Formats: sequence, C-alpha cells, structure tokens
Amino acid sequence: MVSTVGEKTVVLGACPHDCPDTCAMLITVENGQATSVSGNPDHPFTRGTLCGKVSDYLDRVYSPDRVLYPMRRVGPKGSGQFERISWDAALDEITSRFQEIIAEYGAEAILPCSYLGHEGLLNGLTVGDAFFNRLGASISERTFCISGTSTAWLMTYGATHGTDPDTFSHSKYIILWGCNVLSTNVHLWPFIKEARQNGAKLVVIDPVRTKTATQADWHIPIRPGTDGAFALGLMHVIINENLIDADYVENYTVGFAELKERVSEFPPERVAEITGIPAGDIVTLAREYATTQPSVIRLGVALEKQAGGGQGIRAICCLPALVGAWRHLGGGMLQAPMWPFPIRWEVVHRPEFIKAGTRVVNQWQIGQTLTGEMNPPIKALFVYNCNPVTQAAEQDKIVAGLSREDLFTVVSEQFMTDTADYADILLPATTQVENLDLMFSWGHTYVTLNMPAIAPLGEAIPNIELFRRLATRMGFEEECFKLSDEQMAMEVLDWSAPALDGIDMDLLKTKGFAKLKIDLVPHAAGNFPTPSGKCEFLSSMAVDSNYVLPAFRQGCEEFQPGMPVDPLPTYTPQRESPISNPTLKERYPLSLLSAKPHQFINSCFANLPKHRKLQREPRVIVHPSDAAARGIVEGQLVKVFNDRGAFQVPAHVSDITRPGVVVAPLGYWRKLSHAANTVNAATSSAFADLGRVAAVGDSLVEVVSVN
Ligand SMILES: Nc1nc2c(c(=O)[nH]1)N[C@H]1C(S)=C(S)[C@@H](COP(=O)(O)OP(=O)(O)OC[C@H]3O[C@@H](n4cnc5c(=O)[nH]c(N)nc54)[C@H](O)[C@@H]3O)O[C@H]1N2
Ligand SMILES: Nc1nc2c(c(=O)[nH]1)N[C@H]1C(S)=C(S)[C@@H](COP(=O)(O)OP(=O)(O)OC[C@H]3O[C@@H](n4cnc5c(=O)[nH]c(N)nc54)[C@H](O)[C@@H]3O)O[C@H]1N2
Ligand code: SF4
Ligand SMILES: [Mo]
Repeated sequence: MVSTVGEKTVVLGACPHDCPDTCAMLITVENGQATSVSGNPDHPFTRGTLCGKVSDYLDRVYSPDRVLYPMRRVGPKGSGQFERISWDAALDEITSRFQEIIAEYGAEAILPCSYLGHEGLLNGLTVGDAFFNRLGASISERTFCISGTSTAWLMTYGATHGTDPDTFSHSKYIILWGCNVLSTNVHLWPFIKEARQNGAKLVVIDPVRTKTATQADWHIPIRPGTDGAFALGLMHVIINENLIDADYVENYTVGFAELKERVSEFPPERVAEITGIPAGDIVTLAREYATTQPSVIRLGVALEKQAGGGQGIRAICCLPALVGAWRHLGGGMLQAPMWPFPIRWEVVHRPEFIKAGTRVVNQWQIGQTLTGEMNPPIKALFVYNCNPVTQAAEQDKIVAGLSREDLFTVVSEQFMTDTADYADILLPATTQVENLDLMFSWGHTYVTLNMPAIAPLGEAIPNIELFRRLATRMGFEEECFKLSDEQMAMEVLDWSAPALDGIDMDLLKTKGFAKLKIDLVPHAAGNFPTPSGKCEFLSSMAVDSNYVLPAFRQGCEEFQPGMPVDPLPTYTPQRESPISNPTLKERYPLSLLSAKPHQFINSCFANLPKHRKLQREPRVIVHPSDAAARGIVEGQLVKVFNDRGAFQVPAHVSDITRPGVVVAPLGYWRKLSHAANTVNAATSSAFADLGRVAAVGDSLVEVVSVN
C-alpha cells in the first residue's frame, strides 16, 4: 500500500498478463471499489504507462460477463448453459468424479491443462502442479511459448539474462528479429527511441510490414521460416570478410572452426534464393551489424513456431558472440531475461510427487490427445489459466474432443470463453486486483509485488486457493498444501540469492518492485553459464543428448538420449512451404501466419466491447497479387482452409505482406467469429525442431471467396 488520502487508497499492483513488460500498476480504491488503475511512474522500465489493453483493466474486473460463481452444465456440451451451484457442491462433484476415474482407469486418465493466463508466481504457470503431481495425473507439457527459443538460447549461452533491456538506449545498431515491439513489447520502444536519438539504426526482419517495421530505418521482408539460412548467410559474410572479433571468438567461444565450415554452405547468393532477400542486402546488413557497435538483437517468439525455427534461433544467437557485441553496454542479444530470477519452482510444483514414467501430454496436441487412442484414455480435463480452443492448433479436433460425452471437464475462468463453454463444472477465478501475487518477468529484470486491492467479487477465488481447497478435499496432508498466500510468497523466491541482495518483502511492500542485482554487461569477458563457460557455437548440451530444461517446464526433457539434435546451428526448410512441399502447394499454395493482436493479449480482452471495437473484426491480409489471382477484393468474406480445417474472415488486400503469405490475427473468440472458427482451425500441431513447440507458422492454406 502506498498511500491513503481521505477515502482514497492507492495499492501497489502488477499486470498479470502474459506479456514481457510486466507493468507496475497503481490501483486506486474508494469504499472497497477499485476506481482507477494507472502505471507506477517510479518503475524505470514501464515508466508509469499501461498499454491500451490494460489501461481500462477495471472494465475487465467489473465486467457484467465475469464468471462469479461455481456452475454446473445444464445444456448440451458447448452450449454454455449452466446453473449456479455452491462451492461445496462443485468440489464434491470434482473430487468424487476424480476418485471414480482413478479407481477405474488410474490417475493418468486425469489431465491438467494450463498456461500463463496469469503470470504470477503464486497463481500462474505452476500453481496446480503440486496437486496434480500428488494425484498422479498425466503431466501437461506446457510449451505454448518460448520453449524452442529458450532451448536454442540455453544451448548457446546458458541461463543468462543476456542484454538488459534497460541498456538498449546505449545501442548503436538494433535488430528487431520477428518481434512486433509496438504491439507486443511496447515499453521497450522508448529505449529504442532514445538509442535512435543518439544515432542508432533500427532494422526489422519480418515477412510483414508491421506497425514496428513501418517505423524502422530498414525493413527486411524475409520469407517465413528461412531465418536460419539468413543468419548463416550473415555469418558467412562476417567470417569471409574477417569482420569477426577474433579475440572474443578465440577466448570466449567454442566450435568456431566447425561453425565456419557450416556457414561456408551458405553464401549470400544461395541465401538470397532461400530467403527472398537480395544478396546485396545480406552483405550490407552483415557489414553494418558487425562493424557498428554496440549492436543488439531483440528476438521475438514467432520464429520458434516454424519447422526449423529452433536451429534458426541458434544461428541468430551465434551472431553477437562472433562480432564481440557482448563486450559493450547495450550490446548482445535479448531473448527472455527470466533466468536470473531466483525462483524456487520446485516449491510450487513438487517434482518429488511425480512417479517415474508418468505420462506426459503436450498441450499443443490436446486435440489429438482428446480424440485419439490413449491408454489409459483421458477421462477428465482440468483447464485453468488458458484457453486451448482458440490458442492451441487443430481447433476442430479440440472441439470434437471437448464434446465427448464421456469426458469430465472442469474449467477455472474469469470469463465464459470458448473453452469454458465445454465445462461440466465451471469455477470462478479472481482477477489481479483481487489477489496477492509476486511477479517475475520475461521482458525485464525487476521483481514486482501485487497486493490485493479489493475483496474478491462474488465467490471468485485465486488459483492458489482453488488448489488448496481441492487438496484438502482429496485428503492431501503435505505441508505444501497448507501454505497461505503470504507464506508461499516467502517460499517461492530464494531471498538469500545474490540477485535479491538487499531486496526483501518489506521493500517490495513499500516500493512495489525492485531491480535484480545483476551485471549490466554480463559477458564482456565471456563468463557464460554453459558447461564450457563459453558461448557454444558447437553445443555440448546437444552432443550429450541428455539435457533437461529447468523446472520451468516440468516433464519436458528436451534432449532425450537418442534424439538427434545437431550440435551446430543449421537450416531446416519449412515442412509446408510452396518450395519445400510442391505437392501440397498444388492444393494449398499460401503460407499462413498468425500474428498477435494489438488490442488483445492472446484471447484475453477479445470479448470486451472497447477492445473489440478498437481491434475491429478479424481480417486476413492477402497480398494484392494473390487477391487478384483469386478475384478477391477488399472486405470480401473469404474462407481460409486446408485439410485440417477452415475459418472465415473478410479479406484485407494489402502489400504489407509478401506475395504468397497471408496473415490472420490470433486471439479472436470462436463463438464471436464468422462460421465459428478462428485461425487455429488451419494451423499445424506438428512439432518444430526444438522445444516441442508446434510449428503453427508452418501451415499452407488456400483462400477462396465465400459467395
Ligand atoms: N498486443 C499483444 N501483445 C502481446 C501478446 C498479444 O497477444 N497481444 N502476446 C504476448 C505473448 S504470449 C508473446 S509470446 C509475445 C510475442 O511477441 P512477438 O514475437 O513480437 O509476436 P508475434 O506476433 O508472435 O510475432 C512477431 C512477428 O514475427 C513475424 N514472423 C512470423 N513468422 C516469422 C518468421 O518466420 N520469420 C521472421 N523473421 N518473422 C516472423 C510476424 O509477422 C510478427 O510480426 O507477445 C506478447 N505480447
Ligand atoms: N496459431 C497460433 N497459436 C498460438 C500462438 C501463435 O502465435 N499462433 N501463440 C502461442 C503463445 S505464444 C501463447 S503464450 C499461447 C497463449 O495461450 P493461452 O495461455 O491459452 O492464452 P490466453 O488466451 O491468454 O488464455 C488465458 C486464459 O486464462 C484466463 N485467466 C486469466 N487469469 C486467470 C486466473 O487468475 N485464473 C484462471 N483460472 N484463469 C485465468 C483468461 O481469462 C484466459 O481465458 O497461445 C499460443 N497459440
Ligand atoms: S499487457 Fe503488457 S504492456 Fe500491457 S499493462 Fe500488461 S504488462 Fe504492461
Ligand atoms: Mo506467448
């Protein structure tokens, strides 16, 4: 709490959404009602502003559409017809159904499904893990996001924060690589602006001329899924023209000789053919990037969602070490600087409860899982903090799976989402102003406290309380199920870690946030947290084939013995590109990309009137040449489809996309869309090369007008 003046109290908060910015918020409360939210002006990274999505957060909190009471389904599955029941009745039904299922099929017939709808350490990613692990349920492998990217990063650099975003204003050459900062990471923009005022050049590498690309000094409209070849081509030029930082390479990297041999396969002329970018541009970019220091790369998340995306990111990761960008303040690379947060994930998810050999089910493939043959079959699904119907691939299969009469589905939600419609039992969840939490960030290096500002509305409860209640009902006696919110907040961080030196709960309660004690030029002299202590062009983790990612994604063993992972960065073409798959191209000639919506966070806010009005109805962007070839005109309703499924949206004919590439936004709700389907009806759930993330960006479609 910061201050009370008369009837008004201002409470310290933090945005809970799945966004790299993790804004520090201030919530004004009058007579028990939250009356306004704003950014905390003291926060050095978020600087007192909230984005347009969250600046009216109270519209979300007090929306008449909030789910505020436990409910039981009364209509057919998916109809969204429910009746109010008591918490006791809801918990009784869940626990008795779980017990019946366990008795008949074993606990692995129960599957949790969750993600980062809430990002907090108390109520976020891992909140249900202890409960489900103790139950013996199947493990949900949560690789929706950053899994491939982090794997590539860890293989090259280890668990380092990399370039602190606070230092971007010192950069002289900034590359935003597949990252639409002006929509998805807005608080980084002022730092980029400052750098440009000091003479920095801004380059954007993106198949689409996004809002961000329009602002750049140079936009490179690369063919999707070819970034690996592009980065290898840049390295070809840098090495051939001897633009490397030889001292840095010699002392702080391993595998240069092998890398040099690999990049020799990627001369600019070949790379130009693959990427659609002229060879001259590749040479110019390589020269400018290598010789303008400090240079920095900000990597987005979309690249990993391509068949060869993981190794492509590996190739990009090698660039800053090759040119010695790490020597400088503001030089290097920013991916997701979450690694230095001293989080005790094990306290929350209790890996010791997991029986060896417990089944792992990947959430991207939930459609196949629910509709396919499984032994034991999935008989219960428990969804919280996520909305798989709109967010996971192969939407038709997900809907078919959720429609199964023999599946018992529980959904904990704030709103009646497309997934919640299929619940048998629906449970009300609090919003951030109603709960305590402690936030890490994947976009900056501040820890932030969120204090509850108002009492929970209706009978909503925080996720952490939901799992305490369920554990009690199931008779789980372990101490971890009895920790209060405050106790969990104390347990979940290692307060004695050097990164939290001088930071304690009292400080957070007074200030709201604190910057981790970390080095702002962490790799001026190597010092990478890899097995060799160096930047690994040749990755020893891939060679050993046994690396397991930290607890962040329990049950996700990246490098299982026998799983071939090339220790050198490489280029793997898209599975479904017109070039790599000429047979499929005959029927489906266009590449489909799904961009993050400017006004929504994934599917959050896509049901609120203000946000829908600003985002407008979903449209698929089609290049004028592709539109002309199909007789499609601006605004015409079209069907976008392939063998996996179809969705309908009006066409927006524009040259902001490349010929051959169509772009549809993510996040729109299925039930609020034309023909009740969204972009994920057509996306592929097949895994990319690293991190078991679905290659949703690697999907061919056809577009036809709907008469
Ligand atoms: N407004 C808003 N902000 C968000 C979110 C949101 O939904 N809305 N979601 C949050 C989340 S969960 C995440 S993960 C981040 C994601 O943040 P970003 O990674 O910035 O978002 P994306 O839209 O997935 O992808 C960024 C850009 O990559 C481009 N792209 C697609 N494929 C390729 C490719 O093969 N090569 C290259 N070079 N570029 C490609 C797309 O055209 C897009 O413009 O944003 C977070 N912030
Ligand atoms: N085609 C395609 N698909 C994609 C992507 C893409 O680029 N293209 N991006 C992927 C990425 S990067 C991501 S991160 C995922 C995101 O996928 P999801 O995590 O499923 O995304 P959201 O739509 O934000 O769903 C979060 C849900 O949690 C609910 N929620 C919020 N707070 C709470 C809470 O405290 N308690 C409970 N119980 N519920 C809460 C929200 O109301 C919302 O419905 O989507 C992935 N899907
Ligand atoms: S969604 Fe992102 S930018 Fe918007 S308020 Fe939340 S953390 Fe800040
Ligand atoms: Mo994400």
